[in-house]
Amino acid sequence: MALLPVLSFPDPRLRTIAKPLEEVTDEIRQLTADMFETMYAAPGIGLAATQVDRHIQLIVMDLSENKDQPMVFINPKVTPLTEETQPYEEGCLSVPQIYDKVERPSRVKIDAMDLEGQTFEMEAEGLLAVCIQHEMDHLNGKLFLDYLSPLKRQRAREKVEKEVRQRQKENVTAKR
Ligand code: K1U
Ligand code: ZN
Repeated sequence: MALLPVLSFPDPRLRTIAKPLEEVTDEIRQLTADMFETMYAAPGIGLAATQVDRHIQLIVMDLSENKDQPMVFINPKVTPLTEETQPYEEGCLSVPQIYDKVERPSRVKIDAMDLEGQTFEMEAEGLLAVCIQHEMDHLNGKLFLDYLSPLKRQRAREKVEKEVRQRQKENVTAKR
């Protein structure tokens, strides 16, 4: 398994639209394992292939406290089941250190395929509904910052760029 580099805002590759997966190969199973390792190490509760510069419709998530309930969504479709929205303070591994409130439909239906190539459908609410919509946005080249004001987005850009510079500096020092 391997830790994968996660793209950071404002990297233009985060704006790429992901393509559907034609088939689940060993290479995709390996990528999925690497994405879980990367997500757990971050730590995070979700990760879209876009964030690791793979532009295919693949999402991993684990919302459990013990990190023992991994979920894989291939070629997912998400349909709102209500016009009611809920606010949630979202974070993003591609936008480190920034959290802000986003309103999204509170109940959704998910249609997707698993690693065995089996299609499944489920209804989601609460954090599962928030997270799958956030990850679907990644596959469509969208970030949670896009829901915020231009001023908040500009502040986020400055903060993330500072954070990324700091992490690079720490990496260089650690390697000496
Ligand atoms: O897609 C991502 O960038 C991952 C993101 C998912 C997400 C979180 C919150 C709301 C919507 C989507 C994260 O995992 S950010 C980190 C995070 O929320 C977290 C980290 C450790 C424990 C619990 C939560
Ligand atoms: Zn994100």
